[in-house]
Amino acid sequence: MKLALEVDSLDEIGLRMLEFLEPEIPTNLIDKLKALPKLKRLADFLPKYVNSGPCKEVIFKDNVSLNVFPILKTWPDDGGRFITLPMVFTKDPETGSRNCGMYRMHVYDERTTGMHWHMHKDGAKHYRNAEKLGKRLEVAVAIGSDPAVMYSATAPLPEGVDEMLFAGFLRKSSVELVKCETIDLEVPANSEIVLEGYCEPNERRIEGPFGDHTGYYSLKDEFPMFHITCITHRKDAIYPATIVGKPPMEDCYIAKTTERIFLPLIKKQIPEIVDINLPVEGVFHNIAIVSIDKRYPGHARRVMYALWGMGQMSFTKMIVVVDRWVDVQNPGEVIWRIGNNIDPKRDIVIVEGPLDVLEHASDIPSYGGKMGIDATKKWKSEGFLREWPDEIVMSEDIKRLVNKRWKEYGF
Ligand SMILES: Cc1cc2nc3c(=O)[nH]c(=O)nc-3n(C[C@H](O)[C@H](O)[C@H](O)COP(=O)(O)O)c2cc1C
Ligand SMILES: [Mn+2]
Repeated sequence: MKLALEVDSLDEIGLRMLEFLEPEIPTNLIDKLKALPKLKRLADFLPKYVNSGPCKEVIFKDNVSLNVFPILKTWPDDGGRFITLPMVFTKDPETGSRNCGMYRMHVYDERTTGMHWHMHKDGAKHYRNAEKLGKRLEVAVAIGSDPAVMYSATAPLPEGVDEMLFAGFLRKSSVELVKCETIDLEVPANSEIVLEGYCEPNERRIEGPFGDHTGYYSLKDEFPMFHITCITHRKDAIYPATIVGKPPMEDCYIAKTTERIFLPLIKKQIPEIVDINLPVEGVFHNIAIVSIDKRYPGHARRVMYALWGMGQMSFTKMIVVVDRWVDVQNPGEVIWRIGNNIDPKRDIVIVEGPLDVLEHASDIPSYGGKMGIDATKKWKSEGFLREWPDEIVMSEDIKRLVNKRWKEYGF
């Protein structure tokens, strides 16, 4: 992911993003002038509209067929072949704002696929709005572009934030967009393959099962259908795909990138957060481990509730909160702290709310329980009246002394 996004460390990106969100407010003329280049740079990242591009080298308007692409069936019980790295472009029929999300596509035949946007995602919202108006929703699917653009389709951006602006920011230059042939949408001009088409209102078909990134098959369910009316592609188009399954698989590295890039943004809203680990085995919506700089009674709970109210973090089934000195990236240390520090009667928070669509253990789809574990040190002001023991740490004096005398000890 570092190679793909051309950075030495993924944390760099989040910090760079903060720079743009926190433009120092210029107080005098000189500062105002200094701030100008930064504002100009943001404008530099807006998508650019171009008249043509490599994705238009070959154009099929009649007799379109997906069969020319090597679309994979991955796991034995998959319901068929799936397009696994699509960038799905739509516009909100009410506001006209653009969205690009990665939602897998179950191939039904040469010209139709499923459209697996979960109900909580922006594409699904556009489709709901189109249904309300009784209108078709135009959809363009770009497959293969540069890595920053493809990653952006997976990024949990707030609704209404253009993924193509974000991609421009990531790659430090505007994404070039080109108009589709048959619909009123734009796609990255450098795409390998573009599928143009529409989703009809009130039309559903069984989608799945699909061996998913949870390590289980996601169950069959009804989703809208995508009808393809035109296909364009590069002359020697390369069809990209990803394999998901029991973690760790390829998507884990994409998701870990998101953990790092968005941490500074989360901290901006919840400044007491020190670090977050979404362990890959927790498949991202199951487990979050969070360290906080605890400042007042009940603080750990406040952080849980805040995360349960924040974008795609809100689907997290279990949140473990530890003190700032705990290394959340070290699972051994986290288990040691949880074991020692909690009274299950007191420190487990159970709430209910929306869950990820891939959640399979809740009684009702996409709705159920969530658990918070407050594994921080308990305070008198929280009603803990006993003495809290110190943890064992060797003194620096003794360490220095022993280090000096290894030879004498015979080592
Ligand atoms: C390989 C891969 C496949 C994904 N498949 C789906 C999917 O089928 N449905 C879905 O709702 N989200 C899927 N996601 C997650 C979305 O891409 C992600 O939540 C994104 O933020 C959605 O964009 P949106 O907020 O604009 O809707 C997938 C992510 C990856 C990396
Ligand atoms: Mn979006």
